[in-house]
Amino acid sequence: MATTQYTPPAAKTDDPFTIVIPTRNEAATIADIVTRSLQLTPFVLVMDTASNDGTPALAIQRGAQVVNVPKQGKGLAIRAAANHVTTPLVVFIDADGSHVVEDIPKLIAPLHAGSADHVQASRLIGGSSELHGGFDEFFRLSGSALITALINWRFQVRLSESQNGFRALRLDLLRQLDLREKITTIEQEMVIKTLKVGGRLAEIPSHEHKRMHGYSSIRLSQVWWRYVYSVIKLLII
Ligand SMILES: Nc1nc2c(ncn2[C@@H]2O[C@H](COP(=O)(O)OP(=O)(O)OP(=O)(O)O)[C@@H](O)[C@H]2O)c(=O)[nH]1
Ligand SMILES: [Mg+2]
Repeated sequence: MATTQYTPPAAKTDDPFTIVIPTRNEAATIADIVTRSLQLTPFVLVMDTASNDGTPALAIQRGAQVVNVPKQGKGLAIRAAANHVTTPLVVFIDADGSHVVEDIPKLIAPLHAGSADHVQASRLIGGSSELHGGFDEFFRLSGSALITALINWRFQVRLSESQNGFRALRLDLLRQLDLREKITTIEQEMVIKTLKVGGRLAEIPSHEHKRMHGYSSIRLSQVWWRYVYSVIKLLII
């Protein structure tokens, strides 16, 4: 990866932002999230991969722009979004109702103030209703704590987490990151590459709610090694 240092342009307090919502079969929640997002910005972009439950139609009906992403994988949808966003700032938020749309102004504030280039919502400081309780949650939480500790050690920072899908960053930074991950490992890739190019990464607390309907796309037993491989590759190379 090219590690040309990132030079942020002068921030403006009214820089517009696009809310990007990756979806795969989120018909139960997408309409509500699009409507709440449109209260904050006219730019709402749904990146949909092969939903067969009417998600794209519901999003269009509520006023979002929808882009179809042909291949499966949340990372691919995030990467494709970088070519469709036209505003200087971009917010990523999940479609399953886990994230609080109304926290977006808090997430964007450091970008508007010019004090950060990438801001992540932290459920470790904001609290989570879905990250504890069972063995799956235990392995997720411990795996994610280990990855965050490795990132903190490597870059001498003190992040509370590195896996949340709720984050905001400057579009020029996003494009400079040259993202390669195809699945949800895209979050740690965004964090690590931001730190590699000297981007300023900030955190705000935001509560994570339980997915409201449907099923998680993550099968930890099948993907854990991809997290390990990705973090080792990204931290060493
Ligand atoms: N475009 C696109 N979006 C996806 C894909 N897989 C998941 N998503 C979306 O990415 C977001 C996060 O997916 P989740 O399945 O909730 O993953 P998660 O939040 O890490 O898992 P849980 O904590 O169990 O909810 C949701 O909005 C999904 O609809 C995909 O292949 N393509
Ligand atoms: Mg989720």
